[in-house]
Amino acid sequence: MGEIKLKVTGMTCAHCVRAVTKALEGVPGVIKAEVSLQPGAAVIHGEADLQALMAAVTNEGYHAEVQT
Ligand SMILES: [Cu+2]
Repeated sequence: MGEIKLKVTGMTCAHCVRAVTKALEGVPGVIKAEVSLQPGAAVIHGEADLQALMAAVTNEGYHAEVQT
């Protein structure tokens, strides 16, 4: 199982965290997404398309970039 890390900016509260988590877990191939507010980050477990993950975050109104 793979693990993808994203930096997520724009989240301000627990509601944002839930919205991003739900969006990421809705992407095909994602088994579980762990999103944290401080620092803004997401760890995605599964095998999912990176562009689809980033688009899911963007569609919720937040910004995602690959965390190396
Ligand atoms: Cu919020």
